Order: sequence, then C-alpha cells, then structure tokens
Amino acid sequence: MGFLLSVSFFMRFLVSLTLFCHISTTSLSTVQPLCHDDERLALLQFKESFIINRSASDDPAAYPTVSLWKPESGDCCKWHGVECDEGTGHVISLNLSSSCLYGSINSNSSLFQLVHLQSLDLYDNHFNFSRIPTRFRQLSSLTHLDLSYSVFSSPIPSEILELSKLVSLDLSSKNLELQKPGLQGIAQNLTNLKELYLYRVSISSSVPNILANLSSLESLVLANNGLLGEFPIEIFHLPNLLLLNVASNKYLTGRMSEFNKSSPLESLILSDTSFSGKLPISIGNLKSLNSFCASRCNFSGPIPSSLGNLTKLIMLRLPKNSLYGPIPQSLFRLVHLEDLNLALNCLNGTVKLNKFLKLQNLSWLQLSSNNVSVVIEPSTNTTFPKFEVLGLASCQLLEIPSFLRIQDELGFLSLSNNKIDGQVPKWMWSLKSLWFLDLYDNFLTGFEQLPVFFPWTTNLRVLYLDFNRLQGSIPILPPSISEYSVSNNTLTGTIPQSICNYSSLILLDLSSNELSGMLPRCLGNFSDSFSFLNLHNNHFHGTIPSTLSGGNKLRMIDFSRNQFQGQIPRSLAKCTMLEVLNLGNNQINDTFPFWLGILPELRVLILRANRFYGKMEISARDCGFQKLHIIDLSNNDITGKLSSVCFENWKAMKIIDEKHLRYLEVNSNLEGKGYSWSTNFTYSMTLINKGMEMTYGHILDFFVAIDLSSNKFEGEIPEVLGYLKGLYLLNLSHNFLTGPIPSSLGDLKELESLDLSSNMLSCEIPPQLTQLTFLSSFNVSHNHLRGPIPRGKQFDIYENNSFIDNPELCGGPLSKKCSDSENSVHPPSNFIQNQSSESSFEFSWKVVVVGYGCGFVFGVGIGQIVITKKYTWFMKTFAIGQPVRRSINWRGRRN
Ligand SMILES: *[C@@H]1O[C@H](CO)[C@@H](O)[C@H](O)[C@H]1NC(C)=O
Ligand SMILES: *[C@@H]1O[C@H](CO)[C@@H](O)[C@H](O)[C@H]1NC(C)=O
Ligand SMILES: *[C@@H]1O[C@H](CO)[C@@H](O)[C@H](O)[C@H]1NC(C)=O
Ligand SMILES: *[C@@H]1O[C@H](CO)[C@@H](O)[C@H](O)[C@H]1NC(C)=O
Ligand SMILES: *[C@@H]1O[C@H](CO)[C@@H](O)[C@H](O)[C@H]1NC(C)=O
Ligand SMILES: *[C@@H]1O[C@H](CO)[C@@H](O)[C@H](O)[C@H]1NC(C)=O
Ligand SMILES: *[C@@H]1O[C@H](CO)[C@@H](O)[C@H](O)[C@H]1NC(C)=O
Ligand SMILES: *[C@@H]1O[C@H](CO)[C@@H](O)[C@H](O)[C@H]1NC(C)=O
Ligand SMILES: CC(=O)N[C@H]1CO[C@H](CO)[C@@H](O)[C@@H]1O
Repeated sequence: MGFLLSVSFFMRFLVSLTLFCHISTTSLSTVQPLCHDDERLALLQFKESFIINRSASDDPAAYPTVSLWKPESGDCCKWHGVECDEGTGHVISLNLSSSCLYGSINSNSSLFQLVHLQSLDLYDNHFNFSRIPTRFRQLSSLTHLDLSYSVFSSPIPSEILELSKLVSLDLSSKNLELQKPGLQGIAQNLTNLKELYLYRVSISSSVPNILANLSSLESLVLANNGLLGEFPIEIFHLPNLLLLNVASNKYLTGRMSEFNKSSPLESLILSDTSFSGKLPISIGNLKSLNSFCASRCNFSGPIPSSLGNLTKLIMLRLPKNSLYGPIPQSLFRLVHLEDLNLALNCLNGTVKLNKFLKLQNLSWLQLSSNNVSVVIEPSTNTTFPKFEVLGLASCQLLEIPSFLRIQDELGFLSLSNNKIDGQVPKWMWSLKSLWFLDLYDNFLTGFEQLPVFFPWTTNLRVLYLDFNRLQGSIPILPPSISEYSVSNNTLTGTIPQSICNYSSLILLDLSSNELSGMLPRCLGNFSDSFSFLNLHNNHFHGTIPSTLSGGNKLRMIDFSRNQFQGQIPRSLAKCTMLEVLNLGNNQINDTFPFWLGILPELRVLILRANRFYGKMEISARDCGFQKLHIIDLSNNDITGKLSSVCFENWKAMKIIDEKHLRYLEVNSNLEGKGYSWSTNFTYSMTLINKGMEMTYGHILDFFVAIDLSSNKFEGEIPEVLGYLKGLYLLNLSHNFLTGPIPSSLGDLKELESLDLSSNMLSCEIPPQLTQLTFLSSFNVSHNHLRGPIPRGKQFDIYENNSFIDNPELCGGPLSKKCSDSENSVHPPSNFIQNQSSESSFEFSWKVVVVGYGCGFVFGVGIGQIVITKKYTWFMKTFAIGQPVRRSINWRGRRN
C-alpha cells in the first residue's frame, strides 16, 4: 500500500512541480500584483481553523502545505498550494490535497470568501465528519472540486448542483450519501462535467438515462454505490468517454453494448455487478482499451477472439462468469498483456503453456478452475516473463512446469487439483519470493529432498499439500509459515519439536494422516494469532497437553479420532475465543466438563465415543454454554436424569435465525512485503443424522443439534426441550428414559430428525408431533409406547421400522390394527387447521457445497490479495485513493 500511494503522490507532485515552475517563470517576466489583503487574511484564517495532524492524511508522503504559509510573507500567490489570476491577483486555485488538515469546516469558514476560486482540491484530509457546507454555492466560478476521502459526512447538499461551471467533481467517500435529486440532478445541472467520481458514495438508486446527455464526460466512476436496476446502454456510447467504472454494484444489471471504431474508451470496469449476456464481437473495435475487467459478473458465451485486436490491452480480467468454449488463440497477440485472469469459467479445450510464456509482460496469469487442459512443451526459449501470480489449478497438468525454477518473482502459485505425480522438486523450496504454494489434490508422493530452508528462502507463508499421497515424516517449514495444511496424506512419525518455532502460525491441519506419538507441549502456543488446530483422524496418544496459556486466540480445536487418554486439560477454559471443540472418538476418561460453560463463544462441543461418566446435573445458574448450538455426547457412560440438565440455559438453541447465514469459519489475514492475503477456513465435522454418519462441509451458524444417545440417562424427557426451537436434530436413543414423549416436542418446528428409539418410553405418541412438517426421520422403535400411531402429514411417510418393537402400538404402518376405541383418538383440533396441503420435507441446508458453473469444482476458496505495486494508473480507474484489491481464486479446501 505504501508504495502505491507514494507513487501516486509522486505523480501528483510532478504535476504540481510543473505548475510551480510555470508560475515562477511568469512572475519573473511580468510584474504580478501582490495578492489581495482580504484573501490573504481569509487563507490565514482558513489555516488557523485546523490543526496539523499527521494521521489526518493517508498518503505516506502527505505534507502539511499550510505550515509554510506565513503572515509576514506578503504575497500569498506564492504560497504553496495557492494560485492567483495573473491579471487580477485573485486566488483562483487552492490545492491542499494530502495536507494533514484536521478539524471542521462550517458555513462561517473563511474559505467561502475566496469567491474567485476556480479549482479547490481538499482530497485526503480529515474534516472530522463536518457536513459539506451549503455555502459552497457561493464559489460559483468553480470548475474543479475535489472533496474526496476527507471525512465529510452526509448529506451532500443539493447546492452543489448550482456550481454549473464544474468540469470535474470528486466526492468519493464512504461517509457520503447522494440524496435526491441525485444523479438526475447532476446530469441536469452540471452539464459541463468531464470527470465525475463518486466512488463509495451511497446512491442506492438506478442510473438515470439522462446521464448519457453529459456529452463531455471523459471519466465516470460510479463504483460501490449500491446502484440498482438496468444500466443505460447509451452511456457506453458517450463520444468522449475514456473511463467507465461501475464496479461493485451487485444489483446493477445491464448488457454490453456494441462498440464502433470511434470509441476512445480506455478502461472498462464492470466487476462485481450483475451484467449479463454475451461479450460482443465489436469489443474488438475499442482500439484504445487498456483494461477490461468484468470479474464476478454473469457474462456467458465464448470469449470473442476479436479481443486479440486490442493491442493496447494490459489487463483482461473475466474470472467467475459463465464463459465457455476455448481460449482464443488471438489472445497470444496481446504483447502488452500484464494480467490475464480467466479463472472460474467453463472454458474448455487444450492450450499450450508455451504460448503464454511468449507474452513477455505477463506477470499475473490465472486459468484455474475451467475445463481447460494446459499442456507443457519443452521450451527452447530461455527468456520467460516474470510471473508474480500463477494460478493453474484444475488444468489437467501432469507435472510441475520446470520453467518455474527460474521464477524469482513468483509469489503466488496454485497448482491444486491437477494430476501431478512424483516428488515435489527440490528447487521449489528455493523460489525466494514464493509466499503462497498450493499443491492440494494431486498425486504427489513425497519430496525430492526434505525441504531445507535457507535464510533467503524464508518467505513461505501458506502451504497446502492436502489430498496427496505424501509419505514419510512431516516436512519442516520455515518459521514464517502461517497456514500449513497437509490433511489426507499418509504421513507418519510424530509431530517434531521444531514445530514449536512456527511463531507466525494461524492454521495447522494435519488431519487424516498416520501420525502418532504424544503431542509436543508447545502445541497451541505457537503464536498470538494461532486459531485453527486440526489433528483429526491420526494415531496420537497420551494426554492432551495442559499447556495452553491464557489469552490465546484458538477458535477451533479438533482432536477427534485419535487415542487420547486421561482428562480434558482444565487449561482449555483459558481459550476464551474457542468456538469449536471436537474430542470425539478418543479414550478420554472424565466427567462432563461443565467448566467449559464459561467459554463465551463455544458453539460446538463434540465429546462422542469416549469414556465420559458421572451425572450431567447442574443448576441453571451455573450452567453457561449460552452460544452452544451443537452438542454431541453420544456413546459415553453418562448417567442421571435429563430433567436436571440445564437445557433452559442454552440460549442459542432457542433462536431461529436463518437470515444471517454465517459459516463457522476462521478468518486468516496475512500481511507481507508487497501483498496482503485474506481467506476464510470453514470448519467441517461429522454427525450421526438419520442413522447415518454425515459430513457437514460447512456448518451454518443456525444449525442446532443435540445428540445424547447411547448413554445411561434415566427418568423422563423434560418438557423444556420443547423450548429449544432451533433444533434440527435430537437424538436421545439408547438410554433408559421412561415416561411419555412430551407433547412440547411438537413445538420444535425446525426438527428434521428425531430419534427416541431403544428407551423405555411409555404412553401414546402425542399427536402434536404431526405438526413437525420438516421431520423426515422419526424413530421411536424399541420402547413401551402404546395406542394408535397418529395419522396425517409427515406421519404418512414413516415406515414400519420407525415403530417396531412397541408391543402395544397399533395402526399403520404397523400391521397390528387398532381396536375401535383406540381409533377414536384424533389429533387436537388446533393444529388440524394449520395443516397445509403440501408438506416440504427435505430441508436443504444440509451439506452446502459451493459450486460454480461447470460442476468441476468442489469448493472454491476465494482469497483476496491487495496489490501494492505497479499499475499506478489504476488509482483513478479503480478505487481512487484506495489500494487496489484484486481477488485470487484458487481451488480451495474440500472439507
Ligand atoms: C493538487 O496537487 C496534487 C499534487 O500535489 C495533484 O496531483 C492534483 O492534481 C492537484 N489538484 C488539482 C485539482 O489540480
Ligand atoms: C488526529 O486525527 C485522528 C484522525 O485521523 C484523530 O483520531 C486524532 O484524535 C487526531 N489527533 C489530534 C491530536 O487531534
Ligand atoms: C440547477 O441550476 C439552476 C441554475 O443554476 C438553479 O437555479 C437550480 O436550483 C439548480 N438545481 C438544483 C436542483 O439545485
Ligand atoms: C482484427 O482487425 C483486423 C484489421 O483491423 C480485421 O480484419 C479483423 O477482422 C479483426 N479481427 C477480429 C477477430 O475482429
Ligand atoms: C467445449 O464446450 C462446448 C460447449 O460449451 C462444446 O460444444 C465443445 O464440444 C467443447 N469442446 C471440447 C474440446 O470439449
Ligand atoms: C524468446 O521469445 C521472445 C518473445 O517471443 C523473443 O523475443 C526471443 O527472441 C526468444 N528467445 C529465443 C532464444 O528464442
Ligand atoms: C477413569 O478414571 C477413573 C479415575 O481416574 C478410574 O477409576 C477409572 O477406572 C477410569 N475408567 C476407565 C474406563 O479408564
Ligand atoms: C471471510 O468472512 C468474512 C465474514 O464472514 C467476510 O466479511 C469476508 O469477506 C470473508 N473473506 C473472504 C476472503 O472471503
Ligand atoms: C484418510 C482419508 O480420509 N483418506 C481419503 C483421502 O482422499 C481420498 C480421495 O478423496 C479418499 O478416498 C480417502 O478416503
């Protein structure tokens, strides 16, 4: 970010420098009148109304220009940032951009005495949420007005529309809202506009057709405004338009127009909108186009080969659309291309990597996740472009391209989901710029040489090796590693002590390997930001180390399917950010850990298939577990009554909130030299649902489940369970429960699976249960229930097996007929009225797989990189004054 901003500042500086030279030479040759006293006074007063505050400007090269203004130096026309008219001596231009001004501007400001101002630039200061004063109307000579990124607050006064001479207007800011008459007003009154920048200004309306009347318009930035409706196609045809950026308006629909040869368009940015339809062949007429970005839109159809005629093209980014067909050969004519991203489409055919290697300026290339086969041919050419980012996931690659060994600027490399076999070559570990390496899902068997890291190769931050066939011991990585994932391989041996040096670790996933031994005592204390630890499905044994210190950031711990013994270490109570604890399928011998109830974020607690014993009884007052929404204690030896379990206190289970779809996930943010990277790791787990073990790849925040099956609970099922309205899954089977099934369970409207089988329940099945319209799995077999089975709705789909071995139960689907007196039992009338004709029973929250178009991708991770160098010309094009965010798609973790 620093570099980008400073380069832009340097460019601004160059401009002002030439301006400055111009003034000083003219002042030598002609006698320039001293500036007017009243204006000098006004400027000094304006200066005095602020304090200089370095953090008021984001630009690292910001400079407090006004500090050089001195009352004693009389000619204010020579002050920095001030320009006067040569004839009249009036101040006509004030440029205080990035000047570290902090303070408010109101209507009394002396600024409004400078009524001859033609140009005012206050970009990148901090005006402390002042409203933009309506007195701006008095500066009626203004042709240039830039108030962007200066912390003004809403609303934008409509008086701005009286500045009818404006040629350039920049109000970009996240704090501002454009109210009526909105864009319409701008189009009607500011008819001389050449530049209109409203990046991040909240507009939340459609784009009026009349905007296409602004025939002088050269730059139009309406990005991130909450625009809706159909984008007027006429705007594409504005005769002078060079830059059109309407990105990040998710609800803005539109189609690409046809273009003719006279269009001077240089930059066309449509990313993150709902533009759809085909890319027109006539896009090949835009001879001046240097950047075309339409990432994450709804475009379909083939990539027009006419794009190959756009010889000025530097950037072509079309990821995550539904483009199909081959990659046109004509693209290989684009010798200036620096950035080509076609990832996540449905492109197919075969393409030779060597063709891309001839594009000498290409530094970002992403073809991941299409149906394209990339073939590598031996190359005789020894000069290759210098790649910084290369994404070739899901490209049918059979080998790691060997030209990569000389790519010393390569930072991001994704080769996941290919068919690469053999060993990871030795040279891989000496790519000195590499910070992201993804080899997920290949056929790799090991390492040509176990990684050896030299001091100059310590940049690796992210390494994904999951779903390969790696054997041998865990590779030792440099201490710079932050995300390390090698799940689903056949690694053996113990976790080496050297892992304790990973002081930047955020995520460690060693699950589904053949690892064994005891855990090193440092585990969990690697770093301040360590959040995700997964050792699931290995052969670890011994007790879980009790060395976790307070203040750690652990959010997910999965030790399930190992052979851990002993007690749960009490130090876990110090993991105050813990959301998921999975210790299932071990040999832990302990009482129920009520002391975990104090963990304020704990949402998932899985202790299945261990040796937990004793009673699970506690008073509601001491209970805790307020955010818990999944608990699995099945297959233990827990005794006592359910009625004394503090169900009432499990608040999160009482809420049905499907509006806020949030996955249980851990966010990882990395900052490095020249990049920043952020991604989310979702947590996955298995639960027994409907008698089958199901893997939940993504867990939605609102999924609520209780599994207490196969223990020794006794007594009655408490009525209070009916309060836990969020329940999807309730399993109390294989216990010693007695008494009736509470009719309150009929209130669990979300319930999808209810298993009460193999207990000693008696009485009739409450007819209220027929109200559970989502209940697709119901099991009360092997009990002492009696009387008729209720009829209607869901109950018509349950089969024999749901009811067997209840000798006194009668009616369909059982073959035992009810006697007449038994038949007379009818459901209570209050819910008969509620019966809807349709019953929708498979609710689709289940295993949510993120899939894109072609069905080729299992789950796609989207991470974001913030570019911090190059492309200075992007500043005004994309996100004025903001670092340029470009997201990277790679074939993510399957979970
Ligand atoms: C103000 O000065 C900066 C450089 O310091 C320059 O980039 C910018 O274009 C100037 N603003 C105007 C409106 O001329
Ligand atoms: C400096 O500006 C920042 C906002 O950028 C503000 O939070 C801080 O209070 C200011 N400091 C002073 C001394 O006014
Ligand atoms: C448009 O400009 C005219 C003339 O300058 C002015 O009278 C009118 O108030 C402006 N419209 C709005 C909505 O401000
Ligand atoms: C590219 O331009 C040439 C000459 O201007 C033209 O003949 C050709 O049809 C164009 N190609 C495409 C694919 O539009
Ligand atoms: C590529 O996809 C198109 C349709 O999407 C299909 O008609 C064509 O046969 C495919 N070509 C290859 C080589 O698979
Ligand atoms: C390699 O390719 C580039 C670009 O096509 C070309 O300029 C250069 O001459 C080639 N070098 C060799 C040794 O073939
Ligand atoms: C569990 O631990 C208790 C006390 O530490 C011991 O008495 C008991 O035998 C253990 N049970 C099992 C199954 O290991
Ligand atoms: C990660 O999740 C957070 C909140 O759930 C979201 O705001 C953010 O955009 C996600 N990041 C990425 C890279 O998907
Ligand atoms: C141990 C384990 O989970 N192995 C799995 C690794 O991935 C392959 C392919 O997806 C599965 O078949 C294995 O069962």
